Amino acid sequence: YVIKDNRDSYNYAIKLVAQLLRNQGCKALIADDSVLSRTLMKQMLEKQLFAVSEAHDGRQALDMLKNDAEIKLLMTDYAMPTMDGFELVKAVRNFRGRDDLAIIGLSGASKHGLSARFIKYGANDFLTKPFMNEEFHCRVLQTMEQLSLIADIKESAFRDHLTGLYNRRYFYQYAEKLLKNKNQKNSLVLLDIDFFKAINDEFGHDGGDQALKQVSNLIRTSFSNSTVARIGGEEFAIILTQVEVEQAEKCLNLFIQKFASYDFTISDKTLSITASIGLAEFQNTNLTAAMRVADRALYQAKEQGRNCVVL
Ligand code: GH3
Ligand code: MG
Ligand code: MG
Ligand code: MG
Repeated sequence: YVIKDNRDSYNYAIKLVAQLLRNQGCKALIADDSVLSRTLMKQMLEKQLFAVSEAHDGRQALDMLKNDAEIKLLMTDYAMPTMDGFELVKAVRNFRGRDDLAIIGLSGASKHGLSARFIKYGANDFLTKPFMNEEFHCRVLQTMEQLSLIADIKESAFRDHLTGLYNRRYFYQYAEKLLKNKNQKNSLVLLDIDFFKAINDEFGHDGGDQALKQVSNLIRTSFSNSTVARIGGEEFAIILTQVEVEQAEKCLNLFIQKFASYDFTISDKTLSITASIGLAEFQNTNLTAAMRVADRALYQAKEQGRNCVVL
C-alpha cells in the first residue's frame, strides 16, 4: 500500500485499501500553474487510483469542472494567473456542493490566514507546499472518506430499507425538482396493491413483506428508466419523464396485465396479486395538486373493481 511509513498501522492500511477501491476510476483535477507541482501531485493521486486531469490556472479549471460533473476531487493552488485558488473555490461552490466535490487548497506562500480563507470559501482541507508525501496521502484519503460517508448517509436517508426503492422523502424532493422544468411533459403514477390486508392475514406480516419485495422488484425492472419510490405501506409512486399521459396509460395497461399474471411466491406458495393505478399529468402544476389528482384516480380505480388504470 501507498503509505509506507504506516506499515505497522494495520487499521490504517485497511481503511486506506477500502478507500482506494472507492477512488478507483474517480476523477480528480489539479489546478496549479507550476508544471512541476502538477506532475508531482498527479503521480501521487494516480497512486491513489484517481483518473487525473490538469489545469494550468483557475479559469481553465473552472471550465473543466463546469463540463464534467464526475470530477470528485479538486486540488487547487492559491497563486495562479487569471483566476486564483480562492476565486476558483468560490465559483465552483456555486454549482458543486460539499457533498459531491471535495476541494483541497494548496499554497507555497507562507502568508498567514491562507488556509483559513480557503476553508471559509468552501475548501474541505488545506496543504502547505512543500508537503510531506505522507501528509498529502492522508489528507486526500480523509477528504475522500468524508465524501464517501456523506454519500452513504444520503443513500440511507433516501432509500426504503425493506425494498431498496427510493423512499417518500426522496420522491418528494425529486418530484419538486422535476416540476421546475415547465416545458417537460411527465406523468405521475400512483400504484396501490389490491387487498393487501388479505395477504398479510393469510401469510403473516413476514409473508406480506416478502410480497412487497417481489412487487417492488417487478415494478423496478419494468420501469428501469424511471424513478420508482415506495411512498406508503403498499403504495408506490413512479414518475415517467417525457411521457404524455395518454402514452403512459397504454403502457400501464400492459404493465397491469403483466403484474396480474405474474407468479409471486410466498412461503413456497404461488399466488397472483393485482394492483390499481391512478394516473395524472405532471407538468405545470404543484406537487400537492398533482398528488391529489392521481390519488383521486386511484380511488376511482379501486371503486371500479381494482386491477385497472384510471386517468
Ligand atoms: P385495497 O385494495 O383497498 O387497497 O385494500 P388493502 O387491503 O390493500 O388496503 P389498505 O390500504 O387498507 O391496507 C394496506 C395494508 O398494508 C395495511 C397494513 O397492515 C399493510 N402494510 C402496510 N405497510 C406494510 C409493511 O411494510 N409490511 C406489511 N407486511 N404490511 C404492511
Ligand atoms: Mg502558483
Ligand atoms: Mg391496498
Ligand atoms: Mg394503501
